[in-house]
Amino acid sequence: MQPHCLVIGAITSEMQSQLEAKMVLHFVQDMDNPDLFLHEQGHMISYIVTNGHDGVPSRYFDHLPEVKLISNYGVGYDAIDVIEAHKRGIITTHTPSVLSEEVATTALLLMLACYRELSFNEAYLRSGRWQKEGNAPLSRSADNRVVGIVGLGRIGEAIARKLAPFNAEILYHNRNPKDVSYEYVADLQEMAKRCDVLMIATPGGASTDKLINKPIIEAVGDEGMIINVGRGSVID
Ligand code: A2R
Repeated sequence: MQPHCLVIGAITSEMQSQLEAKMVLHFVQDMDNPDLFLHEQGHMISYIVTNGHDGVPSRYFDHLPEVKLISNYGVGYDAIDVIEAHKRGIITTHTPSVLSEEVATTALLLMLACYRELSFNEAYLRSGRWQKEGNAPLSRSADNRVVGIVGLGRIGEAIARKLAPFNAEILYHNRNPKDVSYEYVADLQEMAKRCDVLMIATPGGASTDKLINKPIIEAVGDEGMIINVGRGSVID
């Protein structure tokens, strides 16, 4: 008899066919009333597949007494109450590192696009303004910037590495300093004051909720830039 698996959020067809070869899948997003399904059939479920954004709604736990594993195909797991899962003997997994380089590249892309006004310039060109009005205003250099990374973890370190050709000076703020060559700044506001770009790559959840608040934003200043590749909840 195949085990039953609850799928929360969309999965790829490749994931679906691999999972279907081994278990019976139940897709929350195809259900008219997921709560009714859980009430009636939740006891059959052994596994949950979810992602970092949909997670597992906390109210589901009471209806899933036989679940052994929550497999989260994402890095962030702030949408899963992992303490509650642990209490119930449920293992929670995530997929760190898989997309670190891509997220870091995106962070760099955003920084370069902001300094060089890519969005503005593309719209300027496409709307015909360049032909009519001539060159768009010059933009700022992305070179030699002081970049403060909030959350120098896997993604943060990849961002720092990818900034090397731009001769960036890297500062970082974590809860704890690391054995790296970059300068650690224990006071986030001080780091925000010193940097041109504040890069956010922390996890979400309660400990980082609105970590980037008014005093930090003011410290970055009008000429500064904040780029967040972590959770939206980190910024007020
Ligand atoms: O604080 P530490 O020493 O544990 O360092 C971690 C840092 N971090 C924080 N920094 C400041 N204030 C906090 N309250 C705080 N909480 C955590 O964030 C660590 O250096 C970094 C996270 O690094 P990793 O655990 O390696 O995560 P990764 O793979 O870089 O992904 C970061 C997040 C994901 O959780 C997704 O939500 C998002 O980026 O895509």
